[in-house]
Order: sequence, then structure tokens, then C-alpha cells
Amino acid sequence: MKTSAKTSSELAKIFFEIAYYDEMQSVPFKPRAYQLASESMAALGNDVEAAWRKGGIRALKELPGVGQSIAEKIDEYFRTGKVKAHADMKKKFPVDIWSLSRIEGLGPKHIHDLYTVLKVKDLGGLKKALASHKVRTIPRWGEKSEEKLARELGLMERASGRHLLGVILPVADDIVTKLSKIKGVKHCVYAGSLRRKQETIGDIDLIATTSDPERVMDAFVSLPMVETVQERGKTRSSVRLTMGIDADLRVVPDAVYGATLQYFTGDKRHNVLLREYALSKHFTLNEYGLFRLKKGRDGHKSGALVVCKTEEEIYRKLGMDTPPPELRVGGDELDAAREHRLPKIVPYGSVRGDLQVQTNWTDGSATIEKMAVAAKNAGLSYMAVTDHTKALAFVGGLDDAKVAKQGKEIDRLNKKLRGFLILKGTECDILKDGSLDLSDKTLATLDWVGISVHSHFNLPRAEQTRRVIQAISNPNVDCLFHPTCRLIGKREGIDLDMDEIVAAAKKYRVALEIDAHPDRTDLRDLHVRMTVKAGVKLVIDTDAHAPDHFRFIPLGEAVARRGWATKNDILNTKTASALLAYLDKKRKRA
Ligand code: DGT
Ligand code: CA
Ligand code: CA
Ligand code: ZN
Repeated sequence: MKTSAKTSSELAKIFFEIAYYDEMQSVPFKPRAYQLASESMAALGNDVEAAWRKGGIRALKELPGVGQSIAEKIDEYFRTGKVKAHADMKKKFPVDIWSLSRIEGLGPKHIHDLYTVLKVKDLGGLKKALASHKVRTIPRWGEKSEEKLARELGLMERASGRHLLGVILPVADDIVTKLSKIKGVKHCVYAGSLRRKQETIGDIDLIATTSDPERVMDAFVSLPMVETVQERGKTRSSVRLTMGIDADLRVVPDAVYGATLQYFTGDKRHNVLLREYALSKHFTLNEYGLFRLKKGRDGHKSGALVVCKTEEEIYRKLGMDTPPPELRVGGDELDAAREHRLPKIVPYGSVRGDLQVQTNWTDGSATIEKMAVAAKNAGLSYMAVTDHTKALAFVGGLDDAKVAKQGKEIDRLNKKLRGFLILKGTECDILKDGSLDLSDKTLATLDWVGISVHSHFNLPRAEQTRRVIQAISNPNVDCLFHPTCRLIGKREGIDLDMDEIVAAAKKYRVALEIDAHPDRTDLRDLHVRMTVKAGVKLVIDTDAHAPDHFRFIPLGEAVARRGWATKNDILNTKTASALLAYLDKKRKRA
């Protein structure tokens, strides 16, 4: 199947990026030429490939905005699927120009400085640099520019509105830890979307109970991460954090803690359904508690308080089990709670090994040994080394020979490391036709074979689905990594028929991965639920590219929980030896 229109739009993107990288480096004149070429590619659509097929470089040069050097790059693109000059620049400046350049006033040269001086690659990195006031240390920037940038970033985020769970969670944890230490505080927790571990967060809702409200409010509004105080009250204060998100703190009497927590945990639909159900049982529920409904002269009125101290007693009084916050979406969780058939969702801390880890053999930042030590320090007992394969040339992907060589290094390390096991694995590229980027012979030598799509993201659904299923059907394959290739807020993901993928995974006994990297969480909750229902196994990995990435595991566990997955549904909650035995058995049956 041909995808010419999409191909030329990919070319448009490549030229736009080349122009941008050139501007970052203050290259004169050239950026304008690439911008024109980019616009021309977008406007011409199918005609670009048609011209190339008919008359190669000479015909391409007839097109508007296309000279010799650009024609050569178009030719290279149609022959090889990429433009080397572009890939080289991307490697030199691995920055997310698409989201950084959305910030008002932040131009290519600023992005260049932020990367070369502070290694800022994306919005998350920028937020960190701003929070630690490092931006002002860049030559010629100063305090004023730093403040302006923080303001503009906040504005942009407010416009786009939502923040990644993985970015907000550590900040919220930090706030809760700090406030919990204040004298008089009994409970201090976050509620709302954060407690439900939604993939994106609108604002942070905090609840505290204390014997000294003044003291905790003072502490809250003067936290170091607070940028402006919007409201300072006795029972409610509202601030904006430097990273551009709002946080509210409500102080309530300890006696109604459970009712308040239930109410502000939401989500709204869950609360509405629960309140309707309460009414049908002659109760009324609000943020102060569960009350018995009384018939008054002018209709129903709330009467005596029944319970309010804990969430559990509220749900129990209504004849239900308490749905974990991650399940509260206003779907079928209340039916399940009523019928006492809520699943025993996987507890945090259940993952024992990380099965997707990149090292400095490709685009990871650290040696195999450093990654293993970091994984062990993060509480894991095994990891699989899964470097990229040769199709990803710009990260130095491994070929069969290098995979074999890496295996020897892993053998050597396994002799040396105590109480930790390194599995030999791969993140093998799925090529355009669904074949794999390593030989079957090599794949058969590995403990753990993960496969993933890193190219041709725009294939039509039927073709993309066929491609991935073709790859899944290889008997050496154990797991499909980040199945939809989504990047939250940046890339929609590939168009797959997930029902068919799940069915194929079942047929070939291939696990599907929850990639816990904060901007991926792919699979997402609904897919997880489909997977669990089908009896297909899951894996939770961090997709670590650096030693501190193992901290992302709870984000993956959160998605698993939101998808109703139990411990049994997840392969890497097994011990290393149980996992290896499982894989061994699977391969013998294949
Ligand atoms: P967010 O902040 O957009 O990520 O999502 P939430 O769920 O944190 O929403 P937020 O901050 O507006 O409100 C926090 C919780 O408070 C929400 O999940 C349920 C509760 N809540 C807020 N407004 C209402 C309401 O009008 N009715 C009901 N039943 N609950 C509400
Ligand atoms: Ca919220
Ligand atoms: Ca709120
Ligand atoms: Zn990688």
C-alpha cells in the first residue's frame, strides 16, 4: 500500500527540523531555504514522490523550493527512508523542539543555549532547570529572562491545561511529606486525579486535618515550589507552583476526613453515580458525610449523620466494597463493588524486574553494569538488557554479531554481580513488512525478546495491524513493547486494531508491555483492561535510558491498576527463576 501523501508530510517535517537545527546554530541563509522546501513538500503531497519516480533528482529540481542539495535529500529519503544530515543533527541536539518551541518567546537560539549549557531536552527538563534557578546562570540570560520564561511556560501549560502524572507526582509527594511534618497535622494527602493516578493532571487537590490550621496554611503558602499565592484562607488556600500547576489545600475537621477524601478524590462521574445510588437507599452523601434521608414537609431533607470518618465505612454502609481510587471512573466499578467482585488489583511494589532497559551499547546513558546496580538499588532483582537493533542506525543499533558480543559481557557481569540477574534481551525493530531486524538464530539465543515499531508510524490501520501481527507471530518473540507508540501530548500513536493485536498476542502467547516512561504509559488503561479480559499477559517496564529511570515503575503499576490488572496478569511480578521457567515452557510449546 502506498502512503505518498503522508510520506511527503514526513519530509516536510524533516526539512522543518533541519531549518530549526540550523537556526539553533546560527547558520546563515540555509534555514530559510529549508523552510521553503518544507512548505513546498506539505503543499505538493503525492506529487513529490510522483516526480521522483518519473525523473529522479532532475525532476525534483523542477519543483518549487527544491534546489540541488534539497533534491538529493528527497532522493535519499525515498531510497532509504531517512535523511542522514537530519538524523545526525537530531543526534547532536536530542531536544524536543516541537514542545519547547511552543513556549512564547523561546526561539531556536534559546533552545540551543538551554541544551548546551543545562542539557535541557524537553519541558520536564526545563521545569527542573527553572525550579533550581539554573536558567539565570546561562550567559546573557539573567534573572529577568528566567522569570519571563517561567511565566510563559506556565501560560502555555494553562492553555494546554494538563500536566503529566510522572512530572507532578514527585512534586506532590514532596509537598505532602513537607506538610505532614508540620506540628499538629494528622492526615495530609492528595486527592483528585492525582490520587486516581490519571495520566494527566489538571490541578493538585490536597486535604489535611490538623489541630492547628493556621500553622499548616502558613507552611503551605510559603513552600519553596510556590510561585504565587492566589488565596490564603482558614480552611482553603490556593497557590500556583513554579512549574505552572495550581494546588489547593483544604483543611477539614478530622471527624469528616473520610467524607472529604471520598468527595475530592472523584472522579465527578463516580461521585454522581454513588450519590444517586445513596439516594435510592435513602441516604444523602456530600463532602461532610453520609446522612440518612428524612421526609420533610417540602420534600426530602438530609437528616442524621451516619458516617464520615473513613471512606471504607461510607462505602460499607452503602453495601459496597471500596473501589481503589484508580478504579473510580464512573464506569462499572460501582456495580462490581456492590456485587463484591472488584479485582484484587496489583499492589504497588509488585514488579520484581525491569524487562526493557537500554544501555550505552545504544542510546542509553550508562554501562550495563551501572544500570544493573541502579536497578538493584531500586529494589529490583533482575533486568533484561534490551538495546535497539541496527534499523535504528542513528542510535547505533546492534546487529547479530554485536548482540552475541553483548551476551558475553552479560555472562561476565552475571558472574560478578551477587543477588541480581541480567537477562539477555533485545528491543528488536519491527521492519516495515513485519519482519524482524535480527536473525531467528540470534533471537533464539536470547532470554527475552521484545519487539517494537520505531518507523513508518503513519501506515493505515489495516496495514499497520498486519505488520505488527506478522512480527508477533515469530515464535522467538516474548513481548510487544510500547504497542501503540503514543507519546502523550506529542504523538497520537500508530493506528492499530487493538482487538486484533490482543487476539494475536493470545494466539502466539506474546505479552503486551505497559511502558512506564512518563510520556508514554503505553498501553493505556483501557487497553490494559482489554488485555486482562482476554487472558493475555502484561509486562511493566520503565524503558530506562538512564540509571534514575527505574523510579518510573510505580507509574506503570498505576496504569496496570487502572486497567484492573492483578499480580497474576503481570509476568515480571514473578521471580527471575519463575519467569525463566515460564518462558522456557512457552518456547518448548511454540
Ligand atoms: P483534574 O484536576 O482536572 O485533573 O481532575 P480532578 O478529578 O482532580 O478534578 P477537580 O480538581 O476539578 O476536582 C477534584 C475532585 O472534586 C473531583 O474529582 C470530584 C470532586 N468534585 C469537584 N467538583 C465536583 C462537583 O461539581 N460534583 C461532584 N460530585 N464532585 C466534584
Ligand atoms: Ca485536580
Ligand atoms: Ca481542583
Ligand atoms: Zn531507546
